[in-house]
This record gives sequence, C-alpha cells and structure tokens, in this order.
Amino acid sequence: MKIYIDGEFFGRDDAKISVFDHGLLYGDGIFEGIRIYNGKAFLLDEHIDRLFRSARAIMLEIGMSKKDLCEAIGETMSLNGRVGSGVTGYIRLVVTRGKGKLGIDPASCLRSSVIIITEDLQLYPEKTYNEGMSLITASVRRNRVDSLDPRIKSLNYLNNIMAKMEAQNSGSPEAVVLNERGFVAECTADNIFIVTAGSVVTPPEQDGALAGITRECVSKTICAALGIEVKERSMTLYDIYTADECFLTGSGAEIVPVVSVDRRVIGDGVPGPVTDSIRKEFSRYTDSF
Ligand code: PXG
Repeated sequence: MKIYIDGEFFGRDDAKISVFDHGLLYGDGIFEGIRIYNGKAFLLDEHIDRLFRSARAIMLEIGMSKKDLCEAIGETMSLNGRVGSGVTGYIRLVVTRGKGKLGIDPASCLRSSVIIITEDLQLYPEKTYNEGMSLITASVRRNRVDSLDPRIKSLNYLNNIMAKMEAQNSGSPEAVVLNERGFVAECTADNIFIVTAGSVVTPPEQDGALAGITRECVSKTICAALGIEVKERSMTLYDIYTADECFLTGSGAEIVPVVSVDRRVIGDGVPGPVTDSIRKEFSRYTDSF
C-alpha cells in the first residue's frame, strides 16, 4: 500500500503527519471520499470541484491545481493497482491546513498538506440492501449553517460522529439528523430521500445537507433516465414517517433502502419499487462507468 503525502509515497506504517498539523490539532482541513468503479475514480471532477468549494469557504490554499490533484490521484491509484476494468475501491483525499504553531491562528501554517489513500471499501452488509435499514432520529442537531456550514466537507466531523454514536448506541447503523429548526437535514454520513405521491424528494442543501455527489447523480442522471421527477423541499419527520419509500445515498453506501424510522414502518416495510429501480439503474450506470 502506497500513500501519497505532499508529492511523495509512503508505506502504511511510514505515512505520517506532524503532531503540529492543524488538521490534527483543530480539525482544520477538508476531505473527500471517492468511489472507484472499473478502475476509474467515479465522478472525480465533481469531487474535486466540491473540495475546492470547501477550500474556498475556509480560506484554505490547496497549493495544487485541480489538474495536478487529479494526476496525483491517478498516480496513487496506479501504484496501488486500482486501475483496470472491474477494479473497485475507495479514495480518501485529505487536505489539512498544515504544520503550524500551537494556537488556532491558521496564519502560522505556511503550507497545506495533501494526502491520498486508496483502500478497499467497507459497505453495509448485503442484508441491509436486500431487506432495508432501520433508522432512529438523533437528538444531536446538525451544525447551524451560520456556525459551520455542513456544505463544507471539513475534517471537523464531531457533529456527525456524535449522531453516529447515538445511532449505534440504539442499535441502528445510521440516524436521521435534523437542523436547529427541526427540519430534516440528512443522515450522519449519507443524504436522505423519500418517495411520496409519486415524486422523489430530498432536503435542500440550505437545510443542512451536504451537496452529496451520489445525491446529485441520483437526482440528475439516474432519476432522469428513469423519467422520475426529483424535488428539493424542506421536510420534517412527519414527511418521512408517512412516506411511501425512503432511501439513503453516499459514495460508500451507494443507495440504501430504509424500511423504518423511529419504529414507524415506512410504506410496506420492505424496499419499495421506486428505490429498487433507482438501485438497479445506479448499478447499471456504475458498471458502465
Ligand atoms: N452527507 C455527509 C455528511 C457525508 O459525509 C454524504 C452525505 C454523501 O455524500 P457523497 O458525496 O459521498 O454522495 C457524506 C459522505 C464513512 C464516511 O466512513 C462517509 C462519508 C464521508 C466520510 C466518511 O462512512 N460520506
């Protein structure tokens, strides 16, 4: 395994970052999780664009052009044998503020650090996809957009981790997360959709959802191919409890059917027909990517 750090490659045990890096000290940095299908980084340009938007929002100078970054990712994939048809995997791209003084002032960090790791992907078990997932609602609310906008994919993930722990403590793999006004934002690390009255609905980014790449792909490509209309609309738990179907999207998770939320059975309590057709079309799309 070869890990890219600032233009050099290191083995797993030698891939190290300074204890003075503000990414470690303060969670000052940004990241992307990218899926590999058929030996190609899936929707790479979209991920790189989101990374640069996150960087812009936190005034982080990445120090590499989008093209150089894509090349570095390509090189890391080749060195790790993640190329060629049928090859799958996952890329973690991290940019930290870099080494600095012990003080939060980012001005003491002279150069950001770029890290690229390729790994196998741990999906939810097959059973979850076939039978659907049961969720709870976390009591932890999503960060407010005027504190730390959840559209920034920052290294500061404690808000998500707190909600994830709450889910796991109650035996659920994921949790619905509400914003401070009680509207559904998304889950801890996945976007959420419902199917209701024949349309597919997902919360707008401004309600605290990440601009998920899989969310976008499902909305713009997959549902368009299926002739299904997708709407962005604020929703409360009532909308989820009374929906015909519900599913989650994420680069790691892909598309996960949800069959109950807070012990309310969704629809018939089994993965629904619209979710099934979206899953099939998504799988066809990624197979041919
Ligand atoms: N919301 C949040 C908060 C995320 O972190 C998604 C939605 C899905 O977005 P994409 O672009 O992947 O469709 C994410 C990303 C993990 C893990 O280990 C998952 C994510 C990020 C970091 C870690 O499960 N999902």
